Amino acid sequence: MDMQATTTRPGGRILADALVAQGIEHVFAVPGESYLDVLDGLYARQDRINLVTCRFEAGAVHMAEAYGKLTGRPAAAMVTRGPGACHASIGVHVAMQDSTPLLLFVGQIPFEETDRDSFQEVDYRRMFGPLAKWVTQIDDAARIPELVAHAVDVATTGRPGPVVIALSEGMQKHLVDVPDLGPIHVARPQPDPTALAHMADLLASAQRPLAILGGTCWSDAGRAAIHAFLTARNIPVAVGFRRQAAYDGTLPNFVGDLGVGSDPALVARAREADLILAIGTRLGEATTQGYQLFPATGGPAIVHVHPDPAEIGRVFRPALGITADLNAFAVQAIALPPGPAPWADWTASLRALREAGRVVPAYTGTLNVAQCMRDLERLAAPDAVFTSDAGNFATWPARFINFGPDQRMLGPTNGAMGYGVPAAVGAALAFPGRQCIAFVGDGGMLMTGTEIATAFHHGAAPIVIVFNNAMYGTIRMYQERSYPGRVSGTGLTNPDFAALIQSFGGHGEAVSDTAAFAPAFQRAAASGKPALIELRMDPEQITSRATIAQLRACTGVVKGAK
Ligand SMILES: Cc1ncc(C[n+]2csc(CCOP(=O)(O)OP(=O)(O)O)c2C)c(N)n1
Ligand SMILES: [Mg+2]
Repeated sequence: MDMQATTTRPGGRILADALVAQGIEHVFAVPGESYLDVLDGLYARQDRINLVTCRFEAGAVHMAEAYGKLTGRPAAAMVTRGPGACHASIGVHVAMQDSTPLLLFVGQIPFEETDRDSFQEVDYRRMFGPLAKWVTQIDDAARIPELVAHAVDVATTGRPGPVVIALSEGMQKHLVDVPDLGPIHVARPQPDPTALAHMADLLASAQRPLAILGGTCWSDAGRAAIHAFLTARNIPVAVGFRRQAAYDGTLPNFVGDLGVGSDPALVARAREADLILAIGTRLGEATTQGYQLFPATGGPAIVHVHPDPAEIGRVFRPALGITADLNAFAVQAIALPPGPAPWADWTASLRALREAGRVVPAYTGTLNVAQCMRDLERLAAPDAVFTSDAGNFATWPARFINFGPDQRMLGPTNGAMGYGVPAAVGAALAFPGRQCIAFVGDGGMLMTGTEIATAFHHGAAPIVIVFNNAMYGTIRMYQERSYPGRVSGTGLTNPDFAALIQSFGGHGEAVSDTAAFAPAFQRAAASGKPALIELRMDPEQITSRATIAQLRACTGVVKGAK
């Protein structure tokens, strides 16, 4: 904690000091004249705050969100009023649906000009009301420490989420005398011991349990504890949508992911479970296959563990709901006395399904993307951070890579295209030395791939893998299922992606045949520069499970990724 002497400071400086006092280390920003005084405050506190200059506000917020997802602690994004806020809004939606702690500061017009439709004026409470967990505006410099502290508390407790803080222009200059406020220690909600005993009883009478793991803000200790609990009882573990590395995929009880584009065989077997342990995950639309995974009533007994009671029973009515901090739950769960686990065959059969699905099939064309993913699994750093954009391509790594115990995967459950590259840049900037690998389609790459410039500017070196199928493949897939052969608005013409990153000074390669991928990845990783590998896919192989011809012949069978 950094307690300043109570001397008079301008609002912009108080804000920078408030961030330091709250332990915020990274600010991802696109500057604007609406918050010059805050930029000046950050100049004064560059000893403690890393100010990252981004190229696009959506990129800035995705970077901050990726940091929050990775660490459980919020980073700040900072954008200008009006247009800047509009660009930033997609990242607030990601953080909301993903339950990620995040602070978004927005420069605001002078308070005196409110409601004149003045230059770039927006009412942020109304604009971000349904998108953010909380929206506030600071009009009085004396309240900066209080409101920033509350913003951090709101962002990080219960179901974590994004907080938007508008900063009136005038107050940023006002000189006031107010002390900084440091973080407070709030004891986390512990699981009710009676509920834990009830969970143990339900497990004792189960024959085919299945854990669905998700959630955010897992600590190292909590992550270790949940692994210990689930492995000790040999409970099969599926991860929720875009939570691929939430569980160590190399363990014999990891059985795959439940989401859009997941293995239909796993979905079918999940319906045979007689007990679902939904731990941290929301039982959201993607994870529950459009809310159809289980019947609304009369399905398996569900134990739903979530930090927010409002999430429990939202659609599926559980046999037991446990409101608790996830890490506290995990630590308490390992202390439960061991019970019978007569489901060894069930767990083994689900794992066998996972491994069978990872056997590399023969595909059309010269580039077998499945084999590239298996090569990447072998070659990526053991503690690599993978990030994913949204699109069909995301199903290739999800299906073929078992992420290791120290690897992480960050993806947007709201299906936000444009997330992958900025998230990898943000992760690489926050964790220098850690290998960060972005998966992105050719569509998503040209939405926010330009954030690679931020990596060059600040000295980070992520590796971007572009899955180029010359189309908005996901939408084409849905089109072929509903309107076979009537391709409408989904074809793309792309640049030479390798040349694109070379023009920044990075390492770029295009790969058109399978054997070329592994050495290309090794060269990219060894280059020490931001790197890009373009996978020149056969567009006919539209998903890992179907060709376009198969879709046309058999509409309605294949589900791809959002
Ligand atoms: C910001 C945003 N815009 C549009 C969409 C709708 N959408 C979902 S996937 C997709 C196509 C993605 O294309 P690409 O990045 O090339 O990946 P592919 O599906 O071809 O693998 C689109 C347009 C979205 N999810 N997010
Ligand atoms: Mg594409």
